[in-house]
Amino acid sequence: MGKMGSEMLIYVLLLMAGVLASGQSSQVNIWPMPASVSYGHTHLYLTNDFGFSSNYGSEILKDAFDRMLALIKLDHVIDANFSAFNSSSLLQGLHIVISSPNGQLQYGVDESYKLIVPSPEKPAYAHLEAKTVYGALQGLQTFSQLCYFSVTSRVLQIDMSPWTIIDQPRFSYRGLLIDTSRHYLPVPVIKKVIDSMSYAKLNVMHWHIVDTQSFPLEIPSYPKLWDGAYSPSERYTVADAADIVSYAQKRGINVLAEIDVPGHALSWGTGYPSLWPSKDCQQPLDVSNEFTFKVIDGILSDFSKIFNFKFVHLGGDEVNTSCWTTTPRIRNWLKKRGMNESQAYQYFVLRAQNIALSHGYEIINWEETFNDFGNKLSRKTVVHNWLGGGVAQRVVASGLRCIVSNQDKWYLDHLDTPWQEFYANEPVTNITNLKQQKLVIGGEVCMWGETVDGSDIEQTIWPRAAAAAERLWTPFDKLAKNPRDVTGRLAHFRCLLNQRGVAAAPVAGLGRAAPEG
Ligand code: CP6
Repeated sequence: MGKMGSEMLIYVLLLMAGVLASGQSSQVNIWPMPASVSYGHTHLYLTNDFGFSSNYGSEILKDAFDRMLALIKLDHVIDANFSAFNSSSLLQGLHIVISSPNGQLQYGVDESYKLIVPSPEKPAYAHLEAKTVYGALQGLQTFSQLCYFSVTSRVLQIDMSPWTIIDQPRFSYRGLLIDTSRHYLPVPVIKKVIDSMSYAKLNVMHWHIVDTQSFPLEIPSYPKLWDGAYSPSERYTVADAADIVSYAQKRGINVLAEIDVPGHALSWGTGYPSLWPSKDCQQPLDVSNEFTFKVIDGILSDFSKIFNFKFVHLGGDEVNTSCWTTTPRIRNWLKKRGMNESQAYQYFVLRAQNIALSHGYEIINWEETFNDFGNKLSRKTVVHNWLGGGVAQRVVASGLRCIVSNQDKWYLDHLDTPWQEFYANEPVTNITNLKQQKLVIGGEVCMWGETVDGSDIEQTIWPRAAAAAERLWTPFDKLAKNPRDVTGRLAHFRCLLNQRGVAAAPVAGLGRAAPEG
């Protein structure tokens, strides 16, 4: 190292020491980064009776405020005799104004908000304005990231005031998939995942409820379906599912329920073996049997009473139709109708789509359905990308909507994908037409369940899902061009998750080492 180099190093070390000694950095540590942020350089202390008022009485808002305050306090003992409580640097509370309060949580709900934290000499109330309660929830999440328990003051503190934050999401659909078929996930684990999603402003929990390995959900219309559960206790009642939906909605999160048909459905036949092509060729579901579609109708009818998100996911991926052609009964049925295997696959998917439409749902299907017969899909279909190959471009060019989850970047079960690649995955890559860009409604990171369960799901999801969450929330021009530039802020967010009881892994944990440079 030359003289220049060593002087430089000493300078940088001194700078870092200075920042550490002052007990703060003047870095904006909000994750995901809001659309617009301005800040100053003064401290404020939250009073011991810090509370909120609102023009709109809402149980959801009140509960969210109480949770937010608990997240800031984190069970610390606040110093009631703190001397600065006499000073002017006090924040007394938060005023929340909701301008059009009657919106229900649904796809496309307005999540924008404006948050103002005053400078000390101004009236000492913070202000949060939003069109809807769900925008206010996002604003509360941001507010919670400005506050912290300071060990020097021993009270709750905000640095870098005054703050003005104006924010709204880039994409309306910001999802995380969990899979309760490969491993059962206890209800408290699912609720903790929902909590952690809200911290990163993710807003859709895609619940891949059933698959080949197990059928854990109660379906009143066909009560033997959950005979396919792993055990009597590894199940969800209808009341459990409704409770999970309600828990999520109170946190601004929609639950997208999936039945993956006709493949990935072997467990359905444990209770109803006639759904299998035969006893020794058990999937995909029997396309020739009217009972198959009756069962799908029953499930979606029951779903419509629990899952009120406007979309239902009908899967449709990885269908190997060989059981249809090797089972004589089904082969004859196909022959009589003049259908080959791929026509039968299309017939199945479209019939399932029509059943979903009849129950008032719009539909999400995995991309194979589009790749095979995209022009036949209902116009109310959202195509869910997962293979590589940039299908999004072709989907939006055809006028359908798309969700991006390409497995090489956004599959959390791929442990060797580092957070930098999650961050860098751009949903509208190669889509230049603005109208087509708008058809990319968002993206989703996928936590498939083959190799995780309740014991390690949190550290497998976090912090990598947070990297994708910023890609989906923050305006394109505010995103780091090089993920390296957000390492410190991401590390801060992952420490925050740890403090809040979420077992997020170290930022340098999962994923092969990112290339230097
Ligand atoms: N289960 C279902 C899965 C996967 C898919 N569907 C999957 C495929 C490949 C990888 C990871 C997950 N486990 N029902 C594909 C959408 Cl690498």
